[in-house]
Amino acid sequence: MNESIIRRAKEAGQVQINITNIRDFATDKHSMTDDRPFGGGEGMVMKPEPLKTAIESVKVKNGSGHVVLLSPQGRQYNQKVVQELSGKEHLILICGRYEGVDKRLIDVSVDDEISIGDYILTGGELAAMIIVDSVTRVLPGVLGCSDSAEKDTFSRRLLKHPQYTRPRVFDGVEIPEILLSGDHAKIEQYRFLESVRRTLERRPDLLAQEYGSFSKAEVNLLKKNQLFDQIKKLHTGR
Ligand code: 9D3
Repeated sequence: MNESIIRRAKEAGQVQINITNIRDFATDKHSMTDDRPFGGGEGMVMKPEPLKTAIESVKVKNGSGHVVLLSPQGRQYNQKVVQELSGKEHLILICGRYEGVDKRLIDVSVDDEISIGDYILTGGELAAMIIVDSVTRVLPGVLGCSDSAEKDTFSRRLLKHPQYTRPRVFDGVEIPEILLSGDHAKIEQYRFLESVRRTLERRPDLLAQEYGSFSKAEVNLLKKNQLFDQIKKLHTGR
């Protein structure tokens, strides 16, 4: 939270990041925030009272916030959710630990439950950092002007074409000749086709949804390169 773009955004006052230790809100002498599950079974469950007091204290200090619980049971995070969260004035991110959080606390105090993907972490802290990182970079002024172009490539939902830089020959491998031609229209066509080929290969799920968005010129280009039928097949399923 103290490097690079996030640091700069903090210093420019575009985002504020505060950390609250739930254990500070435990009431017993051992500062316990977890306990054994009713009904038995493995592991521990996060107690509701310390979490409720912690959330309330953050709300008192910083005004009401949108409370997000990071948990494997949440809806899946993506760029659309990033945009949604970036519109909130104040986010309160709760990092789950152990086997989960008492359901009554979730019902009373949590507005939103989010998972960052189908793999298992040891806790919600890294998930919360991913939210902070991805939401901060879309806030106004954080990235400067390159931002709008980036949004376009995402709303298009194609993977990016490959990139090359100097040297012109690396390990005996040349770069594609077209990139040296200076013909920017041809280069754009080449990059578009490479994007489509990559997306077909690695993320056909994205292309299936993109079928309707190609311009007439793009459709012609795809047809000329025997790519259109594959995309159509993905879209229609035959
Ligand atoms: C071994 C424990 N698991 C039993 C099958 C349940 C479990 C509990 C707690 C699994 C992971 C965690 C900790 N994970 C998170 O808190 C978490 C998470 C994740 O693991 N994957 C993707 N997104 C998220 S957001 C929070």
